[in-house]
Amino acid sequence: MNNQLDKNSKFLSYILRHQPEAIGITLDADGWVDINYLILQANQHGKSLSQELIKEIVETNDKKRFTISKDGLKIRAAQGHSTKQVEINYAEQIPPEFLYHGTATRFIDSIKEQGLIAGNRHYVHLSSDEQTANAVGKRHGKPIVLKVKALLMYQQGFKFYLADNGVWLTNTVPTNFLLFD
Ligand code: HQG
Repeated sequence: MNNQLDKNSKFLSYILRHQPEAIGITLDADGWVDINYLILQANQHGKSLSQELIKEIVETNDKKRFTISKDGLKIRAAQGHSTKQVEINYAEQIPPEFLYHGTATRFIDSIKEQGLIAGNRHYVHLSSDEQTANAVGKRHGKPIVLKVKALLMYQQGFKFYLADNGVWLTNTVPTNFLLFD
């Protein structure tokens, strides 16, 4: 992705996940906003967005972070929200036996004590493959990948959700479901 696209993609992430009020917009509970309204408000706040640019960002995004509604009129972030405006009703899914969570070695002591917690975001984010988890961990420092006994958790009553872009979500992962080796 080129630099300009990357910048605009980060801006969209910021608005659609964290601070919609920064450009005076409100997202609905499912995270959706009208694309025309988003463009209008972004432009009024000195950010030049257009239909074409949004289409290009959505299509070229490496992690498929954004979803356009079937009628083509609305956009939302697939996951990763921290804004209280949004509470997506994700469909519950049965997870595979194991899922993976990438983190940094400096968090390990705390994770051993508390398990995985969502922090600012609404959910703990899990990946179905180790490679993706490793890339997620790298964002925070020296990466380490934890294996999560997802199916066992599910069997014991924990709920799992799959976002539009294949990222797995759950509220919390207690330590006894984590493999640290
Ligand atoms: C850590 C990216 C101490 C957790 C990725 C993580 C993902 C703890 C950090 C998505 C802890 C939170 C989410 C505990 C968890 N003590 N640290 N008890 N429990 N942590 O960024 O999972 O590029 O909020 O391990 O692809 O890194 O934004 O979560 O290191 O899907 O599209 O606290 O964000 O997507 O960091 O990443 P984050 P994450 P995007």
